Amino acid sequence: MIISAAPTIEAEPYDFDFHPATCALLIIDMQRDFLEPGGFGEMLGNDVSQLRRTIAPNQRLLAAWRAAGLHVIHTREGHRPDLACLPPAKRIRGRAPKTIGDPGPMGRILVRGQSGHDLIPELQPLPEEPVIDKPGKGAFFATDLHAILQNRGITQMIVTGVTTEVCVNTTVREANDRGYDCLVPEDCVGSYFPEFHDMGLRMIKAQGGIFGWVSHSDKIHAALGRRLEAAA
Ligand code: TIU
Repeated sequence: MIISAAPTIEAEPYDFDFHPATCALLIIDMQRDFLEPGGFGEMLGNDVSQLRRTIAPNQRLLAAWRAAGLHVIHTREGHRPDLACLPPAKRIRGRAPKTIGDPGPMGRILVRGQSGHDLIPELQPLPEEPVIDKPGKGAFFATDLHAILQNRGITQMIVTGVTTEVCVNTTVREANDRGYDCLVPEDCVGSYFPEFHDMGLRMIKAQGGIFGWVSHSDKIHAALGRRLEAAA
């Protein structure tokens, strides 16, 4: 089957020149500790429903991406059980009664191997999809993500997940500085704070797309559909 030239994805500040074969879907930190009631996010006083609205659009996009045979990468924020990769400043930040590494309702908070650290059941990875364990907010810091992308010839990413202004924004900025084009579908990212979500998206697309593009998953599905039609 001959795959056609790049379809575009309608986006802001202008259309995204989509190259599916070298475009990865990067799903950031869709973990139980951030999204499920009783997890770390809720323990910090946050409203997890703001994040849970992103589950269904992410499931739909992931299914379409897999059906098209394209690259998928997942990330998880967390730390080694011995906490050797946890900066003391991150551990004490927030001055909450419980913090990273302490026992929580779903095991030790944000510790690798604990059930709260797992990806949510709705978005489980397939064996061939890399899962990047990251100690920071950005997915490039102290991980092998850049090497994996380079080895696979990936030049662009659709970045989804949580939260819009923290791990998604930090990762998009890191990716942009390394030369990747990133598009963020607004319905597939979420924040505990709607105003930060809005501003987080506006920051990405401002100034002619200073960090990347913003769109909606419907536009990505449309572009994938046009790609199939052209290949038929
Ligand atoms: N994944 C991610 O965004 N980690 C956070 O700690 N986010 C908050 O918004 N707290």
